[in-house]
Amino acid sequence: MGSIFPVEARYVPILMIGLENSGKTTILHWLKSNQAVSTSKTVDPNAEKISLKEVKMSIWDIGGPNHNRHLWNHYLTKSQGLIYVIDSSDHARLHESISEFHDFIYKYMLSHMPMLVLCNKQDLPNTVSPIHLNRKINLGRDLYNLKIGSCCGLTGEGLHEGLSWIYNQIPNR
Ligand code: G3D
Repeated sequence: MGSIFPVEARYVPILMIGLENSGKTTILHWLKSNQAVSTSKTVDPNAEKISLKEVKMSIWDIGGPNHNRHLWNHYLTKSQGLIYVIDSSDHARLHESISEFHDFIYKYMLSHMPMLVLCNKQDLPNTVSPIHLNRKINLGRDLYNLKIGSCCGLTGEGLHEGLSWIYNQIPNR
């Protein structure tokens, strides 16, 4: 298998996962259509180059945790950060979503990698707040470089803040 990311150092490779319907495609779509510099192009059916203000990333969306599991390790070795998207309005699947996240980071021992959890769909009523989610995820801050933020994939609210944080965690970007 060849390189999955374009060889352009300034575009930091980031892996984005989350359960189906959490809003990954919507977030990518918003990022692509609202970037300050419209130079991005699709580098793969599911990999997008994003330029949003100072943030330059290649974001790889490999679908929900049940898809392409066998490829995760390959993508991870090429990635410098992880974005995990949660549908914070879907109380029925919240436990499953957090369990998948825990399984993922324990399986691949991601203690070295910056991780951004995006509590998406904050525009909907009765959403789970990042503070509540923080308690549920409950990872030691000293062991993991983790930020839990909120966003709305439809309006883009919270996306620049979250992406800017993870971008700035990457050394030598
Ligand atoms: P996925 O790529 O993670 O599977 P999608 O998820 O991006 O396809 O989004 C699933 C559904 O959630 C879509 O609705 C999409 O419009 C909606 N969605 C995504 N982000 C938000 C958000 O922030 N707020 C709200 N209200 N809806 C959101 P449909 O109806 O097309 O299935």
